[in-house]
Amino acid sequence: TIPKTQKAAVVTKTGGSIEIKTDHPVKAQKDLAPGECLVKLDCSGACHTDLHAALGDWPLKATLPLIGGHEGVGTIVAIADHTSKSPVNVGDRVGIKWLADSCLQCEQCRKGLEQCCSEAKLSGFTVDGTFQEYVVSYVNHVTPIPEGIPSDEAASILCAGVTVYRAIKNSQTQAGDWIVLPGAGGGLGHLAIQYARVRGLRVIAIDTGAEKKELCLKLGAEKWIDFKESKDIVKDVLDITGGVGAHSAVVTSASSSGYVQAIDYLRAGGTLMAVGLPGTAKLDASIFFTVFKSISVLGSYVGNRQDAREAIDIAARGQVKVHFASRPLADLKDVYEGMKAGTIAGRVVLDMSK
Ligand code: 8ID
Ligand code: ZN
Repeated sequence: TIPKTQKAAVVTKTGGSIEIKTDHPVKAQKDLAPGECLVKLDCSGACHTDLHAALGDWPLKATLPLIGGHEGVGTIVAIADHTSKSPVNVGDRVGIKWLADSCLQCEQCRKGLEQCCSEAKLSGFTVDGTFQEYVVSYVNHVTPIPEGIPSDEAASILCAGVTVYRAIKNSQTQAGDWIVLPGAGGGLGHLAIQYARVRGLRVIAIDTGAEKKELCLKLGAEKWIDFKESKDIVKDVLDITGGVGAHSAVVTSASSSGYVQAIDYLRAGGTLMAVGLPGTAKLDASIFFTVFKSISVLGSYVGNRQDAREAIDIAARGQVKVHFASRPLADLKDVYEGMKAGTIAGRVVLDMSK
C-alpha cells in the first residue's frame, strides 16, 4: 500500500526557506514512465551540494520548486509498466546517487563518463531528490545495496563516498605516497581519509577545530594541519614530507581557500585533484611552477555506476565507515546552518521514519 501523500522538504525559491510539507503527492504506479521506479526511502544524507543548490551558489541553477537530496537508501516499491530488462526488482534495497539517469547511448555514457551525459538527470537538482519519503528514480542507475550494511551507514557512500573514491583512484598515486586532504573533517573529506588508507596512502588532513582533528586522526590521518591556526600551510606540508612536498592533493573544501596553496606544496610530478565546488572562484595557480614542476591539474565529478558499486562494496566490507549523526527530515534547515558554519564533523543523515 503506497500512500497518495507524503512528507517532503521543498525549496520553492532560490535562497528561500525550506518548507516541510506533509501532503506532498506520491507518484502513482500508473503514472511512472518506462524505466522509472518508486523507492520508499529509509534515510538520506545531506551533502554540501544540496546547500549550494538551495542557495543558488553555482553557475548552473536547480529546477524549482526543488526537493533536494542525493544520498538516499530505500526499497523499490514499484517499477513502471513496460520497463524492459530492469536490472533491479521490486523489494530490492537500492541507493540513489547524484546522477539519477543518463541516456546510456552517447559518447560520454559509452566511455563510462555518464555523469557528463548531456541528458543527465541530477537527483535533487534537475529532478526531485531524496529529501522525501518516496522518490521516483531510474532502474538503470539505482545502486544495489549489499546485505550487511545498514541503510543509514550506506547512504553517504552514494555521493560523498563515490566521489572521493573515484577522485583518489584517479589521483595518480601509489601506496606509500603522501596525499593532502583539505576539507578532511567534512562529509567527503572524512571518507577520503579512509579510501586513501585503503589504497595505502599516507594522509595529511587539513581542516579546523578539535572535533574534526580528533575524527581525522582516529580515521587514519597521519598528520593534521589546522588551516585556521597554521601560519604557513605550505611550510607545514613541506616539513612533513622531508622538504619535497606531497604527491597529490584531493581538495574537498567547499570554499576556494582550500585550493590556494596546493600547487606550492605538491612535489614535482604531483597531482591536484579538484573536487570541492565553490561556485565562482577561479583556480589561482602559478603557470610557471605548474609547468616547471610538471604538475597535473584534474577535476573529478561524482562517479559512474561502477564507481558506486566499488565504493559501496568497500564500505559493506567494513573498510570505510561513515561518521554520521541521525536527525529527522524536519531538521534540514538547522543542518544547513551547521554546514554554513562548518560545525558538522562527518555527515548528517536524515531518518525518514522520524
Ligand atoms: O563530484 C564532485 N566533485 C562533488 C560531489 C559532492 C560534493 C563535489 N562536492 C562538493 C560540494 O558541493 C562542496 O563544495 O564538495 C564540497 C564539500 O562537500 P561536503 O564534504 O559535503 O562539505 P562539508 O561537509 O561542509 O565539508 C567541507 C569541509 O571543508 C572545510 C570545512 O571546515 C569542512 O569541514 N574547509 C573549508 I569550508 N575551507 C577549508 C580550507 N581552507 C577547509 N578545509 C581546509 N582548508
Ligand atoms: Zn553530494
